[in-house]
Amino acid sequence: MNFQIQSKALTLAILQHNDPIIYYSSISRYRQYNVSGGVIYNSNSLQQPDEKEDRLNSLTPVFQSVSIILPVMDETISLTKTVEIILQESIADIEELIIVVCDRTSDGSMAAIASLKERLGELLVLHHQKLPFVGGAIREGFDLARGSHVIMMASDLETDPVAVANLIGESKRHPSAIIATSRWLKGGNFTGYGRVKLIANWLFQRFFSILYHTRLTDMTFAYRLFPTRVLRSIKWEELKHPLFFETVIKPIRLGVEIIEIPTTWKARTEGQSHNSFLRNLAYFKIGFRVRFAPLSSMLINQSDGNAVSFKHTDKSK
Ligand SMILES: Nc1nc2c(ncn2[C@@H]2O[C@H](COP(=O)(O)OP(=O)(O)O)[C@@H](O)[C@H]2O)c(=O)[nH]1
Ligand SMILES: [Mg+2]
Repeated sequence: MNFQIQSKALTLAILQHNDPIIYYSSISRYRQYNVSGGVIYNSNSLQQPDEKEDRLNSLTPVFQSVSIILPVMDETISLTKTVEIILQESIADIEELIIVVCDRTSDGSMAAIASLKERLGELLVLHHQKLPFVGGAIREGFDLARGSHVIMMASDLETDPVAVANLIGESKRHPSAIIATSRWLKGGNFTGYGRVKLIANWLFQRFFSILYHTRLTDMTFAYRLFPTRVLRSIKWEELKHPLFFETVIKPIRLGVEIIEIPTTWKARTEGQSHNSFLRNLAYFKIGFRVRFAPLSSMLINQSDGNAVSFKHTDKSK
């Protein structure tokens, strides 16, 4: 195709989909663009809303299966419980559980993983990360995933595994959307988060929701479901916890539909957090940078070796 990219929606959609008619939505509205012979025109008024929604879903037309990424540092019982609850509720929809470990993962965790591997066989994929930190672990999980969709979560029970079934249910209804969980939505909550942290979290969410013109209420919680195509189209930068914020702000800017469902957060009882309160300042840096960055800088080029090599492993195509 030979044309100039004129909107954020097109940039992403072109990389996701080669058909001449492409669509995108924001949280509040749908738009349609028709790309034909180098001419781009908005044909919004030509379609009925339900037809538009059908076409929109054609970006990732159906939910087929989900790859769940579980980074592990020091969890044993929490990891086993997480896996058991997920499989109990949703085994038919799971492509694989990708457990990502590093050199610092505890011996206890490695033993728990070995025992899960014995029980689950090929359903469990164990990966030793090469990139550093939690962001590196998650990003390598994105590259490995074979499902049409991916869930990013933790193995310390702070991301309530019961909500996996809700994420999948919502994704079946909206396969091209990102489904995010929110602790701030009605029906969600925090237990044991600490008053100062809670106020700081609320202020942060409000500030960035205004800056990004979004109604999302929880942009920092690392518990979301993504269409695999979306993850493979975007260039990820962060290696530490700010990746959890980056994975929502880049899709917002690129016009990907994001739907929030409520969830509960409860402080872990095993192991410890590997984030520090002060390190949260790094979230501001990526928050401001991405807000004003050119859209083309956020996308993997089609000619990029990575984008091409993903094609044959991505079942959603
Ligand atoms: N593989 C891997 N897992 C990690 C790393 N850092 C944290 N995790 C895991 O990622 C999940 C989320 O990390 P955590 O430190 O609890 O983040 P917080 O809840 O935001 O404080 C937990 O299950 C951790 O065990 C890392 O460097 N590598
Ligand atoms: Mg945690």
